[in-house]
Amino acid sequence: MAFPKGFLWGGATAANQYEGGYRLGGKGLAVADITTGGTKDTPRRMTFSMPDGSSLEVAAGLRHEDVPKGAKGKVFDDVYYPSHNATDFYHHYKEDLALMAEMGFRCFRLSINWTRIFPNGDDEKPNEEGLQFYDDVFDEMKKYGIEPIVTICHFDMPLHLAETCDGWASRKTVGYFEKYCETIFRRYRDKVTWWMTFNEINILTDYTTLGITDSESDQAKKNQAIYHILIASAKAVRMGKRINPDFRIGMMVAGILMYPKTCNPADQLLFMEYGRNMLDFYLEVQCNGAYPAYKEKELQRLGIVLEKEPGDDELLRQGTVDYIGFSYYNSNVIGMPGEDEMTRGNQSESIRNPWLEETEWGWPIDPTGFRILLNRFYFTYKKPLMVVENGLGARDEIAEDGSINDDYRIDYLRRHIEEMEKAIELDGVEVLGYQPWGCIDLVSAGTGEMRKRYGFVYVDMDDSGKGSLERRKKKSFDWYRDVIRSGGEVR
Ligand code: P53
Repeated sequence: MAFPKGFLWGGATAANQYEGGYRLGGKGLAVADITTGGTKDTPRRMTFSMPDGSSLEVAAGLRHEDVPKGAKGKVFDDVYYPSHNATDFYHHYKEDLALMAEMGFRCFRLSINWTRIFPNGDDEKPNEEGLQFYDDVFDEMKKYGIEPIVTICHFDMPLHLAETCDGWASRKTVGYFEKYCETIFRRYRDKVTWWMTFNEINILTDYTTLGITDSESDQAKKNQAIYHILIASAKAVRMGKRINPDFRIGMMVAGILMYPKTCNPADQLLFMEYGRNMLDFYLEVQCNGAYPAYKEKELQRLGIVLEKEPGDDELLRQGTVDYIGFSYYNSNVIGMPGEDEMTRGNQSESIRNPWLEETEWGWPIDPTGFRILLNRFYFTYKKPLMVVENGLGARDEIAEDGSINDDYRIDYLRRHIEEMEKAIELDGVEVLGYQPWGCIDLVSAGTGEMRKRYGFVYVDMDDSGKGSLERRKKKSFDWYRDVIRSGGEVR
């Protein structure tokens, strides 16, 4: 068996999609809490009130519309916000962790809600009740020998900071983030070893960047915000290592695997540039500790001078990560504009790949691409890899006898685990662990839907938030338990 002893088999989640507990235990409001549901064809919206008393909705997503000055995030009583209850880990954590233990999880990836610890982001003191919640969760995990893998910031931004500091556009947010990190590092020093700074740092969604108005055209502001996020990540790594040298602190990128459309050099050049902008730039900074020359040149060309503080360059050099965490769902195709058939993919729009099947949400299924990406990351950056997300978002039906036969999910995961095994066994890639996404059903980040499910465990809840929240094992539950038990044999 290719998988090393101690390989971290488990599953992954994020607070704003899973935890719920809105306003409970002193939790403050995050940008996610003013974000509505959507569908694969209609974007999620963020809701605001305007100074004149009128209300405003703005499309959320990878590219959002402008949020005008003076707009204040507001929760309306008659609107459904998926993050508020999500699938309620807050009240079900004991039951859920018992199910994970039954599958034999060695680890469980979760994120801490920033606003459970600092309700406004800039509070003087942390919220003790919030800190206690994660203590209870980690203690419960310990009972089963499940290692926590903690994402410090998963599509998360305190609403108050988004409004008062313009999110990551301000250096002040770096300071607040630092305080948040120091608080959780000290508190969970002996309970958590595995940390990850920013989820999918290469994808700026509204959840992380609200406050950056007009992000598409204001390149200076956007680049400054990215710089601040990278500085914040480096600070977290450096500080974490001082608090506990045994901490293993990683970065996390969306594993965007691109293929060029043709052998036309113009397509190849576009492909190269896209890879740099969307992926390698972030890996370069976080693994090698400095902005790569191509990014410096690009900033110069745009006439952008980043605002830096003394010591920043050294900080980036010192704040490099221990491992590369990444998500992988599908590959995409890029090329010069032409008469192409398009598909959605997880990255805005992609040219349709005629060689691949797609999910109901238009995400191409490409297990070989997974092996390619594992190789690309490992042999370019020479850091151990952690697969912190992978999986199939699909609609599940409950049969008359109550069973859920998700053979499509088993098939997807089997083929991806097989390719990961090849990367380890045949190519020599170092992989630390595998945590399939949404191991217990949770809200989709992209669409806010419930019907797009990833779990081994079904949660009774629908797209409008109605349901008993009852947990029910799917067929894939036993299958994954057997995979873990056998050390990675997929049948
Ligand atoms: P959903 C965009 C591109 C790649 C991954 O996605 C993405 C997104 C945002 O949708 O999200 C990651 O729920 C993310 C998770 C998310 C998961 O992939 O849209 O880290 O929060 O749930 C799956 O099907």
